[in-house]
Amino acid sequence: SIVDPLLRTGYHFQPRKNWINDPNAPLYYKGWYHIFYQYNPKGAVWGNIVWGHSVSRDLINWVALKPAIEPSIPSDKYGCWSGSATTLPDGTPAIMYTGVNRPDVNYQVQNIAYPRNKSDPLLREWVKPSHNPIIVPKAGVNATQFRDPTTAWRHADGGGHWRLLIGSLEGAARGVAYVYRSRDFKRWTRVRRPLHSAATGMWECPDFYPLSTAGRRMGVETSSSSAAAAGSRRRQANKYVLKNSLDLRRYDYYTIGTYDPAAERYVPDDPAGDERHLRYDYGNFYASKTFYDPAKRRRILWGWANESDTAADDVAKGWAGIQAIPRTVWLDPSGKQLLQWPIEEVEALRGKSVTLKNRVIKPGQHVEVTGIQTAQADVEVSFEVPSLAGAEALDDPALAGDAQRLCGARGAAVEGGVGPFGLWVLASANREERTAVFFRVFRPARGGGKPVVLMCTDPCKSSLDPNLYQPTFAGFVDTDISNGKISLRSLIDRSVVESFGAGGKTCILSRVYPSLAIGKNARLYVFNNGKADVKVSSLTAWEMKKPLMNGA
Ligand code: DQQ
Repeated sequence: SIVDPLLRTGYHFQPRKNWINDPNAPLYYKGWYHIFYQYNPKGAVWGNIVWGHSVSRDLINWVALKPAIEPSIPSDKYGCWSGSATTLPDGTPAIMYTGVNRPDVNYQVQNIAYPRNKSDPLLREWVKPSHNPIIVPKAGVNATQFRDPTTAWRHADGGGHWRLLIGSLEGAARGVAYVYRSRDFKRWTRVRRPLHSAATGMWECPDFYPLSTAGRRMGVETSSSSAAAAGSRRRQANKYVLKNSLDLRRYDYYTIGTYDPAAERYVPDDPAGDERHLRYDYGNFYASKTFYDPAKRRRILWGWANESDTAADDVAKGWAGIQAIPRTVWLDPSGKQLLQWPIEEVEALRGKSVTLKNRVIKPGQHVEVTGIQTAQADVEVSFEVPSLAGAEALDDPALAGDAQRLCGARGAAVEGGVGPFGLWVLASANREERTAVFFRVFRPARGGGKPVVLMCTDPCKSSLDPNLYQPTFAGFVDTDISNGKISLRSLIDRSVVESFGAGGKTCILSRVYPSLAIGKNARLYVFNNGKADVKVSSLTAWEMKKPLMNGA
């Protein structure tokens, strides 16, 4: 099997070695960005979990520090699991995290830690006060499914209480976000009514935050009273996101709704939102968490992407897991979904580039993008489809509502009407290896409406290695393509392809492990496997430099 060192990512966040999972407590402090993460200091499989810790000036170049939180007290003796940071009124960050306190079962409690030295911008040492644990599962709470405290928030019209969420499971199948509140940040009590719940299985790593309705890419602080106050005066101005990570399905979904701090109520705008499963990412992206960046007034999303090779390969490589490139998140003008875009700082890694302009790709044709190495690249393309007349019908009702199944049935190799068209990335010279990232347009359902746009990542041909897990990932793109225009951006990084459709409406991260398309042998193509012409109005591909990455 394949363990080529050239498959290690170049500009995605990773420690020097070993296993990582969830991003924890991202924060900004005195000019430095901090990321903590679930880390096994002893190997490339999950276990022995401590909080790894790295710092950065720009979210791209990272310096590794020693683990920030390790088992040291009875209430975290068997694991320091996920959690979040809250910036207290004096500017000090506090970290709340889940501790496992029994060896036999995963009995979970919540702990708090403070910086030992507030004047250290690197926050190297964390102390756990003696009043830990601060929250224990009581009165009907499932003690083995009770974890991942969020950032706390506080509003004037919320009675002056701090509040936070803890993810849990009620009965056999109900995911739930419990609300705990506190006046002093020490004694926390559960509010009887959870913030929200749905029949989805366990909710891990909840996240809850206000959105700016000012447009552009603005974010707001988690406790921002303007968002909540505007909400009580003008309901439509108050928009919050509740995100949960579905343990059973291994993806992150969110709803957008309104929050009333006085009544302690969150109401999703779309009554069917919990069934529709709007996702941050339709690929490999889990246990994500946002934070507000006061330096650039934006909200940034971190998410974990695990490997999809075999555990034996992970052990042989000596590492497993990466963090996705941090994304700025903001509200789409429609108010119905979020938009996401790689933080602008990643563009500082762009080096040599090539551009194509006004290139028509005929049905069944492909064009190679030459002149740069593309194993580690950033590609932006604008497509234009002169006519949508030949778009396929979406007549099978079983496929019409299910992007994943639709793409499984009509992958990149199945000729369509308008599309599939897009990129073949990490492709070998004869294209026997290639990962397709593409769109496919369908005629509107009977009775009119907009054409339906599907975005898909198809890794079925990504590697000649037969032992890999190669799931096809897909999501619909809620965009109006009647003018024929749609854009795509892909961040390619050796064993990861992270794609943003239509300006960040639909995102798909996929892990692939080519056996030939490695290093200098990786190629990039634009392809069209439909019956209609597709024009590349413009395409630019940049080589990406390697930033400082934790000393690796
Ligand atoms: N990972 C952590 C848990 C969390 C899960 C343990 C999600 O706290 O629920 O490593 O990936």
